[in-house]
Amino acid sequence: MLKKTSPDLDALRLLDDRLRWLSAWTIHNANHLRESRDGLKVGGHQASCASMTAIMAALYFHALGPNDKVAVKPHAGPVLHAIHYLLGTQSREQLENFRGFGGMQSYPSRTKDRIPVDFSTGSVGLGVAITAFASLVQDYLLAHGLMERAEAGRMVALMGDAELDEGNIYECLIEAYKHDIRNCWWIVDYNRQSLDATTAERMFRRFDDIFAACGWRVVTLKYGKQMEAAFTEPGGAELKAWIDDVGNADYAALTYLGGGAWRERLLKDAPAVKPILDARDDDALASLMTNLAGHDMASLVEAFDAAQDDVPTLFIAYTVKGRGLPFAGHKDNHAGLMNPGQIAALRERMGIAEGEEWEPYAGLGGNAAEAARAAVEASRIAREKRARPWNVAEVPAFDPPAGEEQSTQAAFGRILLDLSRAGGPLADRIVTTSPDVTVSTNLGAWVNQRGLFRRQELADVFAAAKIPSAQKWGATDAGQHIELGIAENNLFLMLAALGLAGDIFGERLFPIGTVYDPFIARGLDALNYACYQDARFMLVATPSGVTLGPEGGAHQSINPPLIALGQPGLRHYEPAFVDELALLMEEGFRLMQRPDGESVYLRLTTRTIAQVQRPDESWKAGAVEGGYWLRQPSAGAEAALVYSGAIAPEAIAAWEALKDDVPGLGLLAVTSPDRLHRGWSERLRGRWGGKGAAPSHIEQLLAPLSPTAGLVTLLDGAPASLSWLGGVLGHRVSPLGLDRFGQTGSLDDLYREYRLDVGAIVEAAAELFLD
Ligand SMILES: Cc1ncc(C[n+]2csc(CCOP(=O)(O)OP(=O)(O)O)c2C)c(N)n1
Ligand SMILES: [Mg+2]
Repeated sequence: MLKKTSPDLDALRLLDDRLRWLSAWTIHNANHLRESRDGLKVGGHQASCASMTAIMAALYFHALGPNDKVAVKPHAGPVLHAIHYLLGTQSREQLENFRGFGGMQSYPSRTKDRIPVDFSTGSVGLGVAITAFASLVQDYLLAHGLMERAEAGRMVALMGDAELDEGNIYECLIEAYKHDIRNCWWIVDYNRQSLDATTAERMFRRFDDIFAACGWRVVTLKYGKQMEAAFTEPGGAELKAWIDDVGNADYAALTYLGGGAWRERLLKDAPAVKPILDARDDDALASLMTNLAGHDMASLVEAFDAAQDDVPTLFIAYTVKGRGLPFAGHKDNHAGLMNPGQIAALRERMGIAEGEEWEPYAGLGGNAAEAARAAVEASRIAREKRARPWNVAEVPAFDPPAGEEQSTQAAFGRILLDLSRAGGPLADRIVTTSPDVTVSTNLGAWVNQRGLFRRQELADVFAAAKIPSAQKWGATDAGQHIELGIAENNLFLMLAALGLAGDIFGERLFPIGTVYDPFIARGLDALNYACYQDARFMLVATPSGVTLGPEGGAHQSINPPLIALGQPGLRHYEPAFVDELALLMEEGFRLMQRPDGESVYLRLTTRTIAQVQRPDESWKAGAVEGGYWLRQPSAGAEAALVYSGAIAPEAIAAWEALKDDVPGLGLLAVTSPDRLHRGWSERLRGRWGGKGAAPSHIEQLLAPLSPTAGLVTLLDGAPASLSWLGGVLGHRVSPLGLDRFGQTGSLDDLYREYRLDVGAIVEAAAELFLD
């Protein structure tokens, strides 16, 4: 443990003021001073920043250790940048270009901001929850000997009170409790306001109980030192009772109205507090009534210092939204901006001369400036950390499992099992995770080999009782599978945290998450969030489509290929054969560790199909690129069948049925619709950018066809995933796929009903080609 230094509270208070000023000025500059070329409002959140500057000053310049990581409330982004400006790690130019092209981002961004951002935030709630999963990842690394205890830190989330309404917070709390997480702090900026208005106090009283029930210590920071002193004066008990009782809207409105309004209201509601009122003028009364602990440096420092163990802790810090600004407490202040007159008044109040607005310590006397600077320099977060170069794992060649008839889902399990048995650095760095579908997605054999992960050993009761079971279910701290409850949103947050282990902890892991394909939708924003911050993982979604058969429409997925087509940072592969799967998993593990790489989504199926015989290996390069001709078309061919995934047997059978009638008919295997599309877009972009890029893979694939050729496209999913192929070279398209909800039935029934069978393909071809 690092030795605690006793803080200079006055210096921290000055820094609170600095941060409030610099964040407000940064936003003001972008909105009122920087030239606007399009007349759009730039925006920014001065009130949300002012609400947190004391908390962030106490945290960054006192409480944080060098290994601690923080997710900052999105709308307090400018405060984080101001902190780095004071630390000397952010430039004035970047502050001046807030929300401008290439400038500091509206919300802290790991990938786009130039300051170190530990976790991106923006979609409220997710930035909070990821810190709990990051602390679990840290425990995993510690347990596996990949990190020294001295290198461990605390995972901290700074959150708005309205973020407590996001359901993902509670899903995460439940999972965090099960895994007994530690070294996690969540600090709520309890300003009683959201975006639209003030928040409901009825719920406020329950949050403590919820967190306490999940094993968290709850520290409520409500009354500042001034308030506490006033409570000991005559009338103090009544004042405290009134403060505890007042509704959020009333409190916020009175804050906005100021001293006179406080006096009138208190006299009416609680006449016994009169001595306290009499002893103060309006300004002093307003100052007393808004002296909440979330703005009181002594209270904040005390609370942080008192929580130095590893118990997960929720700090509820009462604050005023827009503290110190003219719209403090106004329910509409969320996006409120000070006008030029108001910011000038604030500048004068802070003693900052015109023209010195960007000076870090402007307006402070020499001694005060020195003290503030010293506090910044002494902060533990300012100290150099040891850079930890990431590990790279060699990816061995994966042998496809043997067998004439196989499903991609079963083969996935088999490939992992083989990898586990072979061992090696890649196998040792893989962490699997699943929201209660471990067994049904074929991860079972891997888990039997590598074990469940729990910090505290968990006995396999069934095994101990000698009850036969195919699945071992004991957990140790050496296990490599993190079992989650059924909350798909948590799966993606877990994958995000695991997939950032290299960036955050300097140790790369290879996370693999399994989920049923339709339930990707359950965690979509978290998936997007994971990709947005460039976490790297392998998502294995299975089973998929109506090919799931008797399970019916509630489980048959339709749109995930379209989701993947539109999701940056995620490459969709949909192999039909297990040799493709082995190759694409191999490629996936390489892609996950390439600096310019991305995450991988494998859409698999339980359908067992006859495997193809390969004359050679020439298909492989194309499969990685997104597609290859399973049957090469002849030059000038008038037609091709194009398929993806589980529906391969129907495509092959239709090709056999048509090949004599349609000379030179091609059969195109698409292993990645989104890779093909992105390659095509990149090519166009290159051409417009004057780069004259080489034809993309899909252009090359389609080049042999006649310009008047037709394509029948098919996959077990939304047909738009492939129908765009007609746009590449102007071919006509007949798209087959799912655009209605599925139902129960045998594959024959379902493929016939949803027009995925050989007959439908032949008919579609006839319509196109014989027209
Ligand atoms: C998922 C999501 N929904 C909506 C928004 C839009 N939004 C931004 S801030 C906000 C309210 C924030 O209130 P709070 O968390 O209390 O923050 P503060 O009062 O400190 O600004 C909303 C609804 C968002 N950023 N993310
Ligand atoms: Mg709020």
